[in-house]
Amino acid sequence: MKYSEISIVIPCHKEAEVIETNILTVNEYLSGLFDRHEIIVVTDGSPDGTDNAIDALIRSRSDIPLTHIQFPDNRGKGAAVKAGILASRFETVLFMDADLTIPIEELGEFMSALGQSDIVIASRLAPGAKFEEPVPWYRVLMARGFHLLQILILGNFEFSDTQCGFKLFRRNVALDIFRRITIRRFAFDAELIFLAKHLDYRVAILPVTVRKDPRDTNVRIVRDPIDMLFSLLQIRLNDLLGRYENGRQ
Ligand SMILES: Nc1nc2c(ncn2[C@@H]2O[C@H](COP(=O)(O)OP(=O)(O)O)[C@@H](O)[C@H]2O)c(=O)[nH]1
Ligand SMILES: [Mg+2]
Repeated sequence: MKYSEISIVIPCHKEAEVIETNILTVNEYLSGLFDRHEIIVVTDGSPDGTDNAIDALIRSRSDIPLTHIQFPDNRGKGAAVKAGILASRFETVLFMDADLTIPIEELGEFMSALGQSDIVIASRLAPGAKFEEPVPWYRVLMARGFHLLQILILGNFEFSDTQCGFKLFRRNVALDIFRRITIRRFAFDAELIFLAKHLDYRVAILPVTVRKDPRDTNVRIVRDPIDMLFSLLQIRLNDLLGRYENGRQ
């Protein structure tokens, strides 16, 4: 089955080593599944040559529909994804991690699931999820702890893995949600799930296979969990103050 069109948003920080190969893999796969696609890569002052690698690819492969949105200073994954989604043009929109830890081949099943829903999110905790290598204990602890905080602060009992970097939307739904997103760093995923429920969108959860990733994470083990806790409180406060109501239909 071939679908009509998709925009793919890839937030990118310190990905110089893998970004070229991974964009080529994504482009190849999309060409087989869609009539039209675009790939939007968003960087914000990566220190390692990521920007040069992307720009070199744009120059050498003008056949790839690749756009590079570039901010001079680091803003965070949430701000990068938001900028990419607001710039997207096609009727379905996926955002995914640059490291392909969730393989692009998962997209076929996500597209089928979007038939009966508005958003399809990947979960590493849903029955059927598979891991190519064991997850370090502290990351499991962080994930469980973050879900517990979301239960306590946001009443999110339903979605145990909000943080997986592979989420598919109908474009109008993505725009409706991302126009309201305020969190610039990693907790933006929790805000988007909160908003999806708040706006009564249908969210499907699919288990995924998580590939090996030998590289360093961008998540800072002490600073980011603290930042994420404050972000959850910010989401609760935004809701209490009615900041998410703007533009509600
Ligand atoms: N533009 C941008 N992208 C980011 C930032 N932090 C992380 N990313 C991207 O977000 C995705 C997930 O980050 P990663 O380090 O793999 O996190 P992990 O998979 O949770 O360990 C990757 O595509 C990163 O390049 C950031 O500050 N800015
Ligand atoms: Mg990763």
